[in-house]
Amino acid sequence: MSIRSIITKNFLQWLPAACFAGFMSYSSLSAAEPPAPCGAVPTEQQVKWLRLEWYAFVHFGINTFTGKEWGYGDEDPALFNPSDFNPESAVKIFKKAGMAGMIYTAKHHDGFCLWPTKSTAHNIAKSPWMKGKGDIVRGFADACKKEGIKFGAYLSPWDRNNAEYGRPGYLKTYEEQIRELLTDYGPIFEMWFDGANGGDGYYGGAREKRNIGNADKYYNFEGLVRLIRSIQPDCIVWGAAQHGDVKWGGSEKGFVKYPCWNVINLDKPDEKWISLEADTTINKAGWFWHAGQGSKVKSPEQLMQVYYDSVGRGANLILNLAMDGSGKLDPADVAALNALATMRRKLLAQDFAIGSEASASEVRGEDNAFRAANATDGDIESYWCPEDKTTKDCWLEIKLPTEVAFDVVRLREQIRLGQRVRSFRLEAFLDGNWQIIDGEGKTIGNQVLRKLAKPVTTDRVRLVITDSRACPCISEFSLLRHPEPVAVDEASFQCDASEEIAAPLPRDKWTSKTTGSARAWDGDDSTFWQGKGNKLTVNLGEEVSFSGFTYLPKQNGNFDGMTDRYSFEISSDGKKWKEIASGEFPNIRANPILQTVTFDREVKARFFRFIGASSLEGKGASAAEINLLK
Ligand code: FUL
Repeated sequence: MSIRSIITKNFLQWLPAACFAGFMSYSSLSAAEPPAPCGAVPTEQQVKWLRLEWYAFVHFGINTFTGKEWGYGDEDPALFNPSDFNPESAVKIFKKAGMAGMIYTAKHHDGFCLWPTKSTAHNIAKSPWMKGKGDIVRGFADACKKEGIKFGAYLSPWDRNNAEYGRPGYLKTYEEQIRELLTDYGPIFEMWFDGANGGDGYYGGAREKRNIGNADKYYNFEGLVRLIRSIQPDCIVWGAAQHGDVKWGGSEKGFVKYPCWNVINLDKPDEKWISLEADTTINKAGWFWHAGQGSKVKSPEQLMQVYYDSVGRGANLILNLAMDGSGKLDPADVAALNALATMRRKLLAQDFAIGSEASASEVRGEDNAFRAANATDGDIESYWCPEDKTTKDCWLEIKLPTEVAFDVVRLREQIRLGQRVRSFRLEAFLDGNWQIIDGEGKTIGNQVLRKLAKPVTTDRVRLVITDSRACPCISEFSLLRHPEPVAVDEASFQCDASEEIAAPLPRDKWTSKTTGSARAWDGDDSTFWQGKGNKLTVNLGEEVSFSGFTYLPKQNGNFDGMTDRYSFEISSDGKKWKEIASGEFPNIRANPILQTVTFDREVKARFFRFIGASSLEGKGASAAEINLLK
């Protein structure tokens, strides 16, 4: 059997039956063979997963009741007591927004399990909520089932509560937790293994730092993935040191880099298909709910940009909406989600190219199975494809019945045959000439949304493939219109005055002998102070009363010197100091947002000292902005 026929045979085996039938009926005209797959190809599960596009993340647990982003692991389970947990209303909101599902933080780094697990005593059965008979995982799983959207689970490998964490003993517990979630709650579409690992924690009372060295080795991710596949073969595994199906998009701002390849080890013999997922929060307050977060919600336009920079680059988007202490979503977040959903729906509502005439520089074997019009038939499986040898300078043209104005072009590759296209450009026939309307196209993959600088009005558009790893296989060429901004329905929510965060104080009298420190109060987030040491001492110019402070980490993308453990001291003479707060700024590396520290009382001082008790990469402490709060 030739290599080609082996590939073709394998290809036909994994192609779904419906798609296969489609090929056969077209192929019968002159029966050119489909191209061989190029590089790594996705599994059927990965293909289906990519078509989900976006879904919700829900952070809700013990941190909701402490205001923290990372619990230490010593929190009293009695703290968890939502007054009105309502999973159905949340799930209905996600469904109405067009989200494909949701992923719930069944256990965060604090180790508190939100289902009555047998694996550890640190779980919801110890909480007064529903007299210890509650199960948040069940609540969400059942609501998703009822509403017909998918349910997934986040299970933090790092467990700051468990006495055995960092030792072999913990691994059995963790395995047990995975087993329970996958066995007792119906289909789990995605298991999320967070990458944050090791460090300070309670660890059964030891209160120490535990490092696990190589996470892949310690957790035996390969074995865990095998376990997951044995219980739920269709479950997509996120993270797990790339033994799974999907990896982190690389930031918590909801974008992936472009060009975006859904493979690792590109062009190497061990190339492997791993898709990307971009994660972010709907507001700038953090992953868990925080008082006053309503004022920090992202605008619909900002969220739409997140959509372009994630889904529109070939990844999936997981968008976080935290639940508050009552057990409901924040109305400000919901209003923003609804506005985003409306914009997304409008964007996708009309594809001007559907059903239009299409032609191409060449069609594989002149076979209708690979004709140009496959890219405008609205069928995601059929595709246009030239001969094997054609890997550059080939084109696909759409001829519209009348001129239309569009400013977004969506392209898709038939990813079952691998991700192929390396670069392309878009042209429109304007004033009697072909003119480039986008000369920067790189990868396509599952889909790319190219937003043009301004709307183009024409009846002829061309996609020119300038470089492809193998002959391109284009399954969709769509012309869309970016929607007008949608206003957030502010009438649907009001910020509770008691939730308002304290106001920042004026900083015009501040002086300091610490070199460069004034950049930490120049009102410009893009500049920053970074010391050789770890202290920033400020003379306030007069005695000031305040009750907290904010710390904005460097915003330039370099995390060296971002402070992750702080101490805050005050003085009346600049000589004798008193510590009034200390603690951690959790998750600052991945999510460098504004950190707010509120003291338990108001203090008076003429001097303050911000001390980076620990800063990332062991560098001197730094700050983009520091403010005092009243
Ligand atoms: C991070 C965690 O450390 C955050 O707390 C959050 O859960 C986010 C989704 O992942 O790595």
